[in-house]
Amino acid sequence: MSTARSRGPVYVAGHRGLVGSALVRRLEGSGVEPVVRTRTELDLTDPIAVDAFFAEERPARVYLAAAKVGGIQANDEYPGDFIRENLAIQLHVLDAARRHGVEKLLFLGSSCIYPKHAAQPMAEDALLTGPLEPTNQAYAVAKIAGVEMCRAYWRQYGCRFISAMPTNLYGPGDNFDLETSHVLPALLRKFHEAKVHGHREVVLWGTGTPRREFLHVDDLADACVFLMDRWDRPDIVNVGVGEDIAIRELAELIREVVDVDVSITLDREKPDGTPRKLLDTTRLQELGWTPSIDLRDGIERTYAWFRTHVDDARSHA
Ligand code: GFB
Repeated sequence: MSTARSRGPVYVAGHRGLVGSALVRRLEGSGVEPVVRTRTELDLTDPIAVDAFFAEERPARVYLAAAKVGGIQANDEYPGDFIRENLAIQLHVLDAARRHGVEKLLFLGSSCIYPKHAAQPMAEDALLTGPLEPTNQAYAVAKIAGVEMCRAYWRQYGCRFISAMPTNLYGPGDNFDLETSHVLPALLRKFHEAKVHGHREVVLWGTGTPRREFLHVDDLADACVFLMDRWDRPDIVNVGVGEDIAIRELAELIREVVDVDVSITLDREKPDGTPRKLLDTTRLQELGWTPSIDLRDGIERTYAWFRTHVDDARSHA
């Protein structure tokens, strides 16, 4: 697989996050040293700072992986923060990229942009065909605005801004805070703590019946580099593994990986969210890309990472 060779610097926005850090690993692995800035060095919600950065660095290619993200509870509790921060980051980065002549940009969306009851697996043309899942509607609307801005800029200004829609992600560098994380890191932490502290049970939120598809972030990063090289159309592209799993089964798999003898109970006061979220990845497969990390292997690797970073992993639990 070739690497995103460009006529100037490659900028990864959000390089400290789950996706951005995987992109940096992937690019560095093939000899590309991307330009990065921490949040303190560059506040992407500040249009003047963003403009000055683009004027100075003149990136040729941009991976827009900076976003405010979180699990079902964080989305439900802080919808105002999710919509404001994401809209601001997207608006400023996409517009600076247009004004400073960025050659190509990849925007990261999310599978939650599709309607709550979209036919499964969800193809790209399901976008904007029905009501969204209420727990993450604010975040989804921000991401839909980002997708639409890329398409509108392509149509009006000829900007080559493409969009990838990843399914639920996991991997090293994830957020392990039990209040704000996604399900997979939350369950790794819960089973790990049950093992360490000798607890008898682990509590799952909701009914355990919703189904989700999980993609290792290193696979996503590889797909993003692939799309940057090979995809030259304004149409969005789903990135997933093509298989989903019930949350209850995921918990059983994580219990096996952590190797702990505890029972699993349900907290039905917590929301289930969307009943099922499985992407149709035909478009990406036809281009010749498939994921390479299977779920058990990916969970084992993530658990190994968590154990060595347990003290400094993002968590306040
Ligand atoms: O990963 P998650 O927080 O987000 O939850 P979504 C997935 C499912 O796992 C839900 C259940 O049905 C949760 O109720 N679950 C069970 C748990 N136990 C836990 C737990 O301990 N922690 C968490 N977090 N969940 C998010 C969206 O939706 O997906 C975002 O809110 C984004 O906007 C992201 O799109 C990919 O898959 O439901």
